[in-house]
Amino acid sequence: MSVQIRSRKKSNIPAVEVVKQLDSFPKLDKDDFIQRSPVGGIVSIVAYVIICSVIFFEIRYYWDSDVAFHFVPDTDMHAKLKVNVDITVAMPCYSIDADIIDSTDENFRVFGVLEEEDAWFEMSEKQRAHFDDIRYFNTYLREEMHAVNELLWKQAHSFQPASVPKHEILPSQKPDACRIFGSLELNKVAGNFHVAAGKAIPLANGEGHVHTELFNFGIPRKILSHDDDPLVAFLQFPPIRDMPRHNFSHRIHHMSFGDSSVGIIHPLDGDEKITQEPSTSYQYFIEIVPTDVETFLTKAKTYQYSVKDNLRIIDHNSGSHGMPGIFFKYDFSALKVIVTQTREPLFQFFIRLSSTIAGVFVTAGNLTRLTNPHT
Ligand SMILES: *[C@@H]1O[C@H](CO)[C@@H](O)[C@H](O)[C@H]1NC(C)=O
Ligand SMILES: CC(=O)N[C@H]1CO[C@H](CO)[C@@H](O)[C@@H]1O
Repeated sequence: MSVQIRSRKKSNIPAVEVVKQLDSFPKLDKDDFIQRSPVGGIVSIVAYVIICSVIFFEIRYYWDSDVAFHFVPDTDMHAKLKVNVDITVAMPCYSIDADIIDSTDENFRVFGVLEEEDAWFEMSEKQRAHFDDIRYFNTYLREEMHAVNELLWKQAHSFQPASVPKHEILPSQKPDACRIFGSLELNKVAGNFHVAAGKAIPLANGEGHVHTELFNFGIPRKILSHDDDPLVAFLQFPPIRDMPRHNFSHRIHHMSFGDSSVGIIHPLDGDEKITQEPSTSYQYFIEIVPTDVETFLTKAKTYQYSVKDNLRIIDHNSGSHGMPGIFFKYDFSALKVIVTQTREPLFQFFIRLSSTIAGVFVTAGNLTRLTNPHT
């Protein structure tokens, strides 16, 4: 590094002399100067390269913010939120129904109605590819790349899987499955969203409902509404022995809570369960965690969830009682997560950068001095 050589001249004015005493830069005698050397030159070049890369990486590091999580008690008890579902069950639509009971015991129709669409459980090649993509991606995120989530938040990336592609060629056999999709409005209390056999009819007192299997109820509402004359409908109605066997094999294309938001991964998307047992009860235990995302790019109030699942074969002889179906039991976490994106203050960044650069300078100076032993 270059060293300035100054000579000290005596000044006649006393005030100037006092100021000179305050000069803290090192003075060198004329014969004590350091010669520029090739080694010194190389050290300088290396030092400049290091300094430039330090500046570069520091700026990049500064730019690349952190994601911080805070947990606070959730006080917003009266909020409503949407549950968005899109599932296919291996039973025809007229034989199943989906609805919700929650701990407010409200009439289940207040939550809204999901759409039902006749479908085929067997997927076409294109549908299979689409479904497998979602499943593969979700498994990957869940099991291998937890840190990806941060990236998703920072980049404000949203996962709203594209809707299921339609069959290009409709299968020749009758629809054997039912796609249930849409959104329902939930209260923020624990509840149970389920798909079970039969059609749900509200109980007379307005609290809750029962699922009636067709043979208990007679004529399903669906068919009634399709035909003006109930008797005709009844006569056209397939005999009970032709009723489909229970088959709660299902595929979850999408399941999420709240409005769609960036960076949220929906763990149930791409879930597929096939059973050979007619009396299977699938249970999903879902814990919904209210999440506020405040990144540089977006601000959103949304919900994440974690899920555990369980499968039970209903067999009354062996004491495993219950009702076959698909049950999503959800509850809310008492803690809310606040995800914020943070960046070091600019001022602090400059201080750190300056001290790093100064450190490199001093070290390089020392190195030069070491390699010039005659000074
Ligand atoms: C349910 O449907 C799936 C797919 O079509 C099939 O593999 C399975 O064997 C069926 N299960 C029962 C109990 O019929
Ligand atoms: C190890 C070493 O020589 N350190 C010196 C580097 O240079 C500064 C300032 O010139 C000295 O204060 C250190 O002692």
